[in-house]
Amino acid sequence: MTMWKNLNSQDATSPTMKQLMFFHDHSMMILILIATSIFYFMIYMSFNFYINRFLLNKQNIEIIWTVLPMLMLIFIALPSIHLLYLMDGVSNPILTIKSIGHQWYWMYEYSDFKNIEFDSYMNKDIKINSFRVLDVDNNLILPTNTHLRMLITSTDVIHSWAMPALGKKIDAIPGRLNQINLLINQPGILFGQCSEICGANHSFMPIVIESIPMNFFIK
Ligand SMILES: [Cu+2]
Repeated sequence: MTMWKNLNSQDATSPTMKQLMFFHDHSMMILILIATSIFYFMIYMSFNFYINRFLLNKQNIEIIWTVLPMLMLIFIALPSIHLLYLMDGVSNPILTIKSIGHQWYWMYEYSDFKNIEFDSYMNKDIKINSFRVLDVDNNLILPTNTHLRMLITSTDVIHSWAMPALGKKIDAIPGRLNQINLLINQPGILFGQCSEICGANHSFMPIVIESIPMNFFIK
């Protein structure tokens, strides 16, 4: 059933995205709890019309409905901040890749490894096994199960480098160098898009990562 699959996020391909999905499910459970209890009280009170006639200056109930939402917010905020902190760290990467946003394509550099740089343009012709407005001519090839660092910047306007399967989205700002850590769990092809309205062809600068095992990558 592809319809139900499309309602959820893409499959997680990094530990970060896996944790983000756990956190999403956790907050959805709290949300369902709140929604059902509020719905229950609404129905209950609409059938008992004068239930709150004497509900004036009741300190206890006021304390409860102040403290309870506070606790719920803490249960959401703590794991959220924890995750944010974990996502920010860069742990001794083996490789640094530079990603530069242009109007309207991405440019990549493997500056400390082989001194390779290349442009990554969208494929305009639709072939039988290609994805429309998602395929590019030169994929970004990265090794799996390795800590990577990506430095992101732009030459013209603000772009945003986003890869949903990895749980990453970071702005490419001219004159600034943003840093992000990547860890890809498995070999495969991952699709992303520029996520900052950057001009006329904003929709046509996709990102494709081709992740391959480390021993293939070195060759
Ligand atoms: Cu852009």
